[in-house]
Amino acid sequence: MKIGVFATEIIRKIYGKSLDEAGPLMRDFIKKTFKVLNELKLDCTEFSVKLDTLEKLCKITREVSNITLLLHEPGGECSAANLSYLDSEERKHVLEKLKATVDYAAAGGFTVVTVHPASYNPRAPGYAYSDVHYKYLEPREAWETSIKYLKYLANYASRKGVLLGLENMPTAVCIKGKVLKTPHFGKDCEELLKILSVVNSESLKITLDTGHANTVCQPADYIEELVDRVIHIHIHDNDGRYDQHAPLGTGIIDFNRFFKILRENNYSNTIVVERKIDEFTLSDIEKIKQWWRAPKSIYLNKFKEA
Ligand SMILES: [Mn+2]
Repeated sequence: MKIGVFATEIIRKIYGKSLDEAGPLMRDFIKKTFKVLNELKLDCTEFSVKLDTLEKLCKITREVSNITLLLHEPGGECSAANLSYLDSEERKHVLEKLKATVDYAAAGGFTVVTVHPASYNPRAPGYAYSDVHYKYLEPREAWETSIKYLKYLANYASRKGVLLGLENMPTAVCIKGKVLKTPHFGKDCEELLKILSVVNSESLKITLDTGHANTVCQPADYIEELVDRVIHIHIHDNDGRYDQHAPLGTGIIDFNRFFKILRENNYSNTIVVERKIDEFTLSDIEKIKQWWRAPKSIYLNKFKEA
């Protein structure tokens, strides 16, 4: 298993700004970031940048050889969450942006592009992002339409040699102190697997987000159902109510059991801490290594049982 942190968070920590704001200093920012990743003995990293930044970034990352590169889809208008836009012209525009993302990923040596499942107009109260619901199709049409586009995108990614990791979504978010339901597909494992089965492409796999899964059930129970499809993991913790990106071990996730399942299934892909870089970062990395190795107590208990 390859362990990493977000490169774009390292940049934010060191320079106090995003990679999108690097301007002519981009190459310096990247060089420094890879030096830090090497010093931390990490083997993978993920970038989350705007599309025009990615265009420049991919020319720099293609020179990197010792670290596995992951890419998060550019947010905003470029997100696969918008493949369910009501306006077909806007939808096609989103698809074009996603195709460009795949092109740059291939050029830059990124192995996986994490994409979000489609959003929809819930036409019901209690949902987040109500100011933009009108831009989306209602659930049934949103499903049909986004699946069609995802099939196209997966096929495109396949030709470019890039894998798409469809990320499981949280059931709730907290906005200005209010806990609201989320209007998108792919929250529980049944629905996520359903998307994979109807798209039916070897290039569409899963990016498993532990914090998102924890708003549904214990992430160990979640991953047990689909571990063979997981090509990348976002790891962070929370109290089970909504996405919090908390330090590992400070929430309610049973990581010992989560990593036990990864071990038992010989998980050999990537795992990235999806948190800002702070005083907990080193312990987050250390904890992953411990959980992955399995705590000594497990072996001791087994020894006692024998
Ligand atoms: Mn995530």
